[in-house]
Amino acid sequence: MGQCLRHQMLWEDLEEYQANPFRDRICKVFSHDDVFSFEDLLGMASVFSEQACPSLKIEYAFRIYDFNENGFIDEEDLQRIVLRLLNSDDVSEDLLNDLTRHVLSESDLDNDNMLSFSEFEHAMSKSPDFMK
Ligand SMILES: [Ca+2]
Ligand SMILES: [Ca+2]
Repeated sequence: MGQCLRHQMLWEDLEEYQANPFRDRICKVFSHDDVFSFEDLLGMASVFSEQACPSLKIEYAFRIYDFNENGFIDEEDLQRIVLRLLNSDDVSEDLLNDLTRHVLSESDLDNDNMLSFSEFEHAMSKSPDFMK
């Protein structure tokens, strides 16, 4: 019974994964040496499941959003996040800049124009819906 439930959850998570605009990043973050094994898949499903510990989710979200992998969510990352969420390349530069400035003004506590993990964590804890 437990095993069965686990498999069903996995498939539900997979459907979400297929529709996820960040799936290439998710794959990168969860795979090892660019090989995505079944164990990685299980690890991924456990992080995306409802029961996963929120701080673990935040940790993975941060790594997924850090496109250029410099350890910060900077303006470049934010613009790429916005483009993917809007699912369009046809977004004006002004709108992009407005959105990234808005995010930074809300969450960049030390004003260095990028979000450290603790700033990101803080922002997430204020708006848990953003995780979805
Ligand atoms: Ca970055
Ligand atoms: Ca900062």
